[in-house]
Amino acid sequence: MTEMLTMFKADGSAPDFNGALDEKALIHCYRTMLMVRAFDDICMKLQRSGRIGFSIPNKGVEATQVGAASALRATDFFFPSYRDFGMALHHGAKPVDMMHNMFGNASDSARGRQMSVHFSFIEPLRFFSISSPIGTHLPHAVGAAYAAQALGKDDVSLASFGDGGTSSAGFHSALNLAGVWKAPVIFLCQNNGWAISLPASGQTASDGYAIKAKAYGMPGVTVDGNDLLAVNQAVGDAAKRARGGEGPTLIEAYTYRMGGHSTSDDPTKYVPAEELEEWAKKDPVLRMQRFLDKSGLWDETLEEKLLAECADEVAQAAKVAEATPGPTLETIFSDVYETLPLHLRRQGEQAFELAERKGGADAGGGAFPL
Ligand SMILES: Cc1ncc(C[n+]2csc(CCOP(=O)(O)OP(=O)(O)O)c2C)c(N)n1
Ligand SMILES: [Mg+2]
Repeated sequence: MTEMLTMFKADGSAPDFNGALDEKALIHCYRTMLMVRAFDDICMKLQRSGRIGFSIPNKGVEATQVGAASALRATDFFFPSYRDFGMALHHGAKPVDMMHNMFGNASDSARGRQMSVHFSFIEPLRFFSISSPIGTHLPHAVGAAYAAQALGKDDVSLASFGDGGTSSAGFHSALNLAGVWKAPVIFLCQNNGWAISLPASGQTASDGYAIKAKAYGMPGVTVDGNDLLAVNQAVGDAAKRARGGEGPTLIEAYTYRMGGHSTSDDPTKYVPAEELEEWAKKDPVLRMQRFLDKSGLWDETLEEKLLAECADEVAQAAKVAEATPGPTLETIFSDVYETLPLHLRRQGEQAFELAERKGGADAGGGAFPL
């Protein structure tokens, strides 16, 4: 593994921090991490009580998500993985809008057509719809970056993916093209130890993931993914290079998935308990809290206030989303064509007529088989 960039010292200090985040920004980052945990927590409860079909836990990787987002503009292009709640939240996505997606209701930006956890936010964000097939969004990120470059804009594109994503064809195509075109992209590989039940050690024979950058003619950087300041700096440096016309960077954030792959997974079947215990000591939220405390920015009162705010906001979001009706049958035919072609209009009319005769079309039971 290439040398790992870390900012936090064991005592919580960060003497080498470049000061890119001021006090307000640091607290915002910490609050966003707590919000990710609160959102995770309520989604697990909603799934276990059969009210939503599926969710993806983020525990353990919050510093990578939020640290990366904090180094970018809200108007940069985000091509996220499904384990990136924090990036959207950091730049102003509302828990209630995320919750509409979890329920796949009429207010979901995808109108229930995507799986839950597959958020998309446009205006003011450019947070592209999360793609389930691993690695397919990486070439899209390069395309958006190339377009920005061709239009003379200084937007950068962030492609976020897991250690498992590096085994996809999209990884090779994207890094190869980005290298050749010097496209303003940041490839953020979140090495969280696992790809469902496959350990990172079974994913590649190379010495880590950052080293793969060399083959594509770009710098490869390894960063402590549980250290928000280090991630902020690594992504900030890569963004500066990209905006300056120097091309892409591959960042490997070394982190750990402290929960299951999804709500359909039981990690106790394959994750060694000692491994989890070791990583729990490096919990990114606790390390950030220690830093804020050491810097005189944190106390118990603040903690209680933030925890209560986050818990209230996600509980309220769940209430609103659950009470929002599902998408109407008519939306099957919307959002694709400006003017619906005749054959689809006819199909629609038949479907609506049938639904009326049969007394409506119900959504499925919400069960997801993964
Ligand atoms: C092309 C493709 N192959 C397989 C899958 C099934 N699958 C879903 S998530 C996943 C693991 C991905 O692991 P990683 O990239 O490390 O991301 P993480 O879940 O650890 O964040 C796999 C194999 C898929 N969605 N797409
Ligand atoms: Mg992984």
